[in-house]
Amino acid sequence: MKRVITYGTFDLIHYGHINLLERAKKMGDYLIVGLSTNQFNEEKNKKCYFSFEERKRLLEAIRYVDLVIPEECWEQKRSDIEMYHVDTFVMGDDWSGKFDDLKDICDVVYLSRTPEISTTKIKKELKGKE
Ligand code: C2G
Repeated sequence: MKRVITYGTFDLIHYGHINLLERAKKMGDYLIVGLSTNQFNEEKNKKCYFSFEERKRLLEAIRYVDLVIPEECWEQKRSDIEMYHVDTFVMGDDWSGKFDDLKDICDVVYLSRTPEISTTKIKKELKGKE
């Protein structure tokens, strides 16, 4: 069984996230998502609309996702990859090169982002419509 892992906040989940998750799943048989906790999001200077539990529930309802684990710090990727016997680490190419240090323990793949959509854009446009 080929295992794939990816990480993110996935707040206000949208089709850009789905495009990423769909392609990530196609790279193996089992997709693990490291979901940023509310505390870690503060470290990432990201303010979430949905709580960790709500974002986790949304992700678990997506057919491409097999397991959701908490992402609590930047450094946990290496131990996650070893603990879950991950073959491929996948991120959107806005992270291109940032995780190449993991290449000694798994394949590292950066997939193109869906350019026209983002959670920030959604929030801005909704604000403008108030
Ligand atoms: N993404 C995408 N297209 C978009 C928006 C996001 O492909 N229009 C991808 C991102 O490249 C990322 C994933 O969806 O791979 C999750 O995006 P975010 O929730 O914004 O994740 P981020 O804040 O980048 O956190 O340790 C890694 C971090 O947790 C990544």
